[in-house]
Amino acid sequence: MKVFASLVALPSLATAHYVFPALINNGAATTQWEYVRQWTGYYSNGPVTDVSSLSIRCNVDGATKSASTLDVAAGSTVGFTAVSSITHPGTLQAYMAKVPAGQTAATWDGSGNVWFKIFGQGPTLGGSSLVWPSEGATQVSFKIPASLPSGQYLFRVEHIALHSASASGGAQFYISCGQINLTGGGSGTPTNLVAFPGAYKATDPGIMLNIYYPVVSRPFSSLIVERSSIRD
Ligand SMILES: *[C@@H]1O[C@H](CO)[C@@H](O)[C@H](O)[C@H]1NC(C)=O
Ligand SMILES: [Cu+2]
Repeated sequence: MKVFASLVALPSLATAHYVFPALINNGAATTQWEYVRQWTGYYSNGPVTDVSSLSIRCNVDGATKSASTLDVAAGSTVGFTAVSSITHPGTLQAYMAKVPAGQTAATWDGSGNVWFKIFGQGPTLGGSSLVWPSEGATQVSFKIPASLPSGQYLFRVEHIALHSASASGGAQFYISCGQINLTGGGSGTPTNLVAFPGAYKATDPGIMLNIYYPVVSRPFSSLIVERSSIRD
């Protein structure tokens, strides 16, 4: 019987995880899963760990789920709620993908080399350890480039939790995809488009690493996958 006693002491893994269920527009959170695709098993708050799976795009079954589409002004700041909070250290990123002609944000699966990064945030060095600005956050927000053309987009938040990332497959990807209709946009052209899956390898320098020891001495920005962007 003694053997089983230790089970009681195991922490609840679910409470250590988190989910991004709602868009925040004009400073106000919308209803959970109204404009964000409700992926299969969302109530587990669990991460995606296989970067080669379709789930890396919009979480489990998220490519084929559908939500309502929110009108958002180009150049404005749009966020996601983080429930109940981002409890792990890691890299925060946001990507967008323009819905192709003949599709809508509600119908499109986000396939192809279509995703561009609008935000990437690694750690700062605090004393002799890394400090992660998003750790503990209950919401995260991103400026939508003013130069992006008007139209419908998928809007993908990604927090790459790195607390157990020293082995391949150890990084935990917390992902949601929102649906937005961008208004008042410009004529910019996003570059370095990537696909999900495809953008990452399990052994990429910013995905397989030990964030505790030895302390990363080179600029961490070099470890973030900086392949895609649009600049105003
Ligand atoms: C997107 O916004 C434009 C400009 O307000 C509007 O004309 C259009 O109907 C909207 N499209 C969708 C699908 O909401
Ligand atoms: Cu967790």
